[in-house]
Amino acid sequence: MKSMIWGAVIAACLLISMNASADVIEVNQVGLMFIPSEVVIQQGDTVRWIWADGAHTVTSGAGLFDPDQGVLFNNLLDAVNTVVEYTYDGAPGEYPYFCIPHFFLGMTGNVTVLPAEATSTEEATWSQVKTLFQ
Ligand SMILES: [Cu+2]
Repeated sequence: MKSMIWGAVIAACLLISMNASADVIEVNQVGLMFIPSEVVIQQGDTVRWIWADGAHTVTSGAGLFDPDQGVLFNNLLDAVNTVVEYTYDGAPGEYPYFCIPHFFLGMTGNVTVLPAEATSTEEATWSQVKTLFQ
C-alpha cells in the first residue's frame, strides 16, 4: 500500500513539473525553411529559433503585406545573432511569423498558443495526492 502511495506521489510530482514549468521549443533554420514550421505551445512557453547559415529574420506577422508585421518581434537570425527567442505570454491564438528576405520563397512558420493549464492541473493533482493521505 505504501509503495502505491509513493508511486502516486512521484507520478503527481512528475505531472506538476511537466505542466508548471514553461517550456522552450526549438525551431531550426534549415536552408530557407523553419523546421518544424508549425509548433503548438502553451501560453508562457518560449520559442527559440536557431540559425544554421545565411541571413534571415524572424519577424512576427503573416507576411510582407501584413500591416502588423514586426509588432511582436522582428529580429535578425544570422551569423551574429544565432539565436532568437520569444516568450508567448500574450493571449492564446495563432501567431504566424516569417523571414523578410525569403518570405516570397515560402520561409514562414506558425506558432499555435494554447491556454496555460499549469495552475489548474497542479491544484487538481495536489488535491488527489492529499486524498491518499486522509
Ligand atoms: Cu530567410
